[in-house]
Amino acid sequence: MVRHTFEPSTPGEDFLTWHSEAVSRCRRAIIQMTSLAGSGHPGGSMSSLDTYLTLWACANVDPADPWKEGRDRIVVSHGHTSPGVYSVLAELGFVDNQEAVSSFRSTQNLFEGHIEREIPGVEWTTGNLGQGLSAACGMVLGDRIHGREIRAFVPMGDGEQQKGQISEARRFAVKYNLHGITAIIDRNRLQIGGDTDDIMPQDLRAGWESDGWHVVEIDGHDAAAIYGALREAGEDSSKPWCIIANTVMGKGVSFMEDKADFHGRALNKEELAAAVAELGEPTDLWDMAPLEERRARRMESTVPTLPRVNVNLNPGNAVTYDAETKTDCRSAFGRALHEVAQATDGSNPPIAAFDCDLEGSVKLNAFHKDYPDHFFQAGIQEHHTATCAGALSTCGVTTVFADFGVFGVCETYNQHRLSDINHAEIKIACTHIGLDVGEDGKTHQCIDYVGLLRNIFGMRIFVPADPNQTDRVVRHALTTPGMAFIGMGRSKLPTILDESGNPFFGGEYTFEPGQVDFIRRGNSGLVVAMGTPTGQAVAAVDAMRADGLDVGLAHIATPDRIDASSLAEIARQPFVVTVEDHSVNTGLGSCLAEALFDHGSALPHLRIGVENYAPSGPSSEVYRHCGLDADSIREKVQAFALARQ
Ligand SMILES: Cc1ncc(C[n+]2csc(CCOP(=O)(O)OP(=O)(O)O)c2C)c(N)n1
Repeated sequence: MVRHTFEPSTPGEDFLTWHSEAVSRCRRAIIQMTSLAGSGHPGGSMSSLDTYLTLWACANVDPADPWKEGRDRIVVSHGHTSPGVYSVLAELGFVDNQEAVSSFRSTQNLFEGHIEREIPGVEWTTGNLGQGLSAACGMVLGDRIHGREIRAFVPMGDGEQQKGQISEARRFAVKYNLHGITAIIDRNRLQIGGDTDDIMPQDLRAGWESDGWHVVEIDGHDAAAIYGALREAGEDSSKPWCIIANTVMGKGVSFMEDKADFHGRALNKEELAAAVAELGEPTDLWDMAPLEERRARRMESTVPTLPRVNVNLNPGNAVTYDAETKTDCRSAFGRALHEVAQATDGSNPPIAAFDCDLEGSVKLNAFHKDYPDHFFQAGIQEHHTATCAGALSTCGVTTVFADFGVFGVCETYNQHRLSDINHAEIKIACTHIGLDVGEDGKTHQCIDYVGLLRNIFGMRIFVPADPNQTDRVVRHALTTPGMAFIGMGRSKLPTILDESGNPFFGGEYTFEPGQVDFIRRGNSGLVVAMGTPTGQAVAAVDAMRADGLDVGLAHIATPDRIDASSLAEIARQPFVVTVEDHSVNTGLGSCLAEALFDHGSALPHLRIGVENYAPSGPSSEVYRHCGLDADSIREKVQAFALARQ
C-alpha cells in the first residue's frame, strides 16, 4: 500500500512501481467480483483503473479517517465502474478486499452494482449518469462556506458526456470559480451500444472549452502522465481543468480490449480461464472457491456507518400576520429564511440558497442581499441545481432550493430521488404550486407534487394553509434534519382565523408534523383542506354553518403523515370531503383515504380537486372553473351531505 501526494513535481519511483503492480491486482479483483456476481461493468472499470489508482493514492484522502474534514472529494460520476472503484479502495485499505470481492452485487452489504456513498472513500452514490460534476460543485461550495478550499476530482465516462446536466454544471463551476474541481473523462470511445461517435457525435474538447474549462489530453494508461496532469490542474487557480484520458475499454485482457460487449458483461467460465492464463498471476490467487464460499456464508459487513453532519440553526421567533394583513406564503417563506439566518449567525450562517432565475418570484431577495456568498444564482439549469444543492446539504450547510413547483419538483424528480439515496437534507421551497400560478396556465400548474414526492422515502411534505403557518413550517423544516418540501402558491391569501376572529396559525400556535388542525368543529361532516384553497374552504364552511349545516373544517399540512389521534377524530364524522388544488388522483384525498383505511375506518369521502389540466386565467377564475372556489365547494358539500341523509 502506498500513500502519495500531488506535491512532488514528478511521481516518485516507489509510486510508479506500486502503480504498475497494483494495476494487476485490481484487474484480478475486477474480474473476480464481476465473474462471481455474474454481472457488472468490467470494461469501463479497467479503462478507468489507472486514473482511480492515482487519485486515491495521491489525493488528500485517508483510509484511516475517510470522512475527515477538509478532505479532497473523489466523485466518480459513472458509478457503474464500481468494480474498479472497489478494487482500488481495497488496494488502498479503505475497505476489505475479500469482503468487496465476495459480496459485490449481493444484498448482504453495500458493495452494490453502482457505487454507494456509504462505502468509505466513495463520496456520492452515482449510476444515474450526468450528476457527479454537479455533486462535486456542491461539495466544494460546502467547504468554501466553512472557510476551506478543497480539490474535487470527477472521473466520468465519455458516453456519459451526452447528458445535458454536465454542461449545466460546467458553466456553474466556471461562474463560481470552482477551480479546485478537475474532471477526468475516460475516453475509451465505447458505450453500451458501440462507438460513442456513432451513438451521438460530440466534440468533447470544444464543449468543455467553450464553457470556460482548460482541456488537456493524455494517455489514460500512463501513470506519470495522469499524475502530471492532475498535479498541474491543481496549480491553476484561474479555471477548472478537464483531462481527457485516452484509454482502452477492458484494458489488460487482450480479448476484452476495445469491445463494447464488456461494457456491462462479466466473463463466462472459458473467458475467465483465458484471462487467468493471460494475466499470469499465481493460480491460487485466482481460486474462486473460497470467495464463493464466503459469498454463500453472507458474513457481517465490516463497513462502518456513514456519519451524519449536524447543523445547528436557531429558528428565531415566529411571526404573526394579523387578520388585516394579506400577504402570500412565499413572502412569509422569504422572511422566515432570512430571520433564521440572522438568528443563527448574523454574518456567516451555515445556510445556502439556490435560485434558477426566479429570485423575485420565489422571494430570495432579502437573503441574497444580506448573504451574497451564500446565495447561488444557477440560471435555468434546474437539474444541476437540484443535485448541487443536494450535495451541499450533506456538508453541514442547510441548503434551500427555491423554485416554481413545476421546475423544482416535476422537472427534477430524479435528481431529488438520487439525493435522497445519498442521505441529502435539501429543503425544496416551491412557490406557484397547484393552480395558483397566476395566468401562466397548465404548463406551470404543479398539480402532482404530493403524488411524486411521496415516493421519495426521506422526503417530508409540508403544504401550509396561510402565511402564519408558512412561517412556522419554514422554521421547523430548516431546523429539522432530513429532506423537506414546502409547497406554496402565488397569491396573497387571507389570514385563516379561528371562530373568535384571531389568526388560527398565529400567536402561540405551534406546528407539529402529522397533526391535523381543526379550524371549525362540527358534527355533520368534515371538510379537510390542504394549502392554498383553505381560505375558500373556510368561506364555504362558514356559509354552510350559517345555513344550519354543522360541518367542521380541518387542515392537513403534512398529507404524507397524518397522526393516529387525528385520524380517530376524523373517523367519528359521518363523511369527509377533501379540498385541494392538486390532482384528485394522487394528492390529499388519496393520502387521507389510505390513512383512514389503514386505520380501520372507512367513511363516505368526496374528493374535490383538480380533475384535468386547467386553463390560463387569474387564480380566482381558474379556481371557479375547476370548482375550487367557495361557492362551488359549498354546493358540492351540501349535495354530498344531502345524499347521505
Ligand atoms: C441517465 C442514465 N441514462 C442511461 C443509463 C444506462 N447506462 C449505463 S452505462 C451507459 C453507457 C455509458 O457509457 P460510458 O460513459 O462511455 O461508460 P463506459 O461504457 O465507458 O463504461 C448507459 C447508457 C444510465 N445509467 N443513466
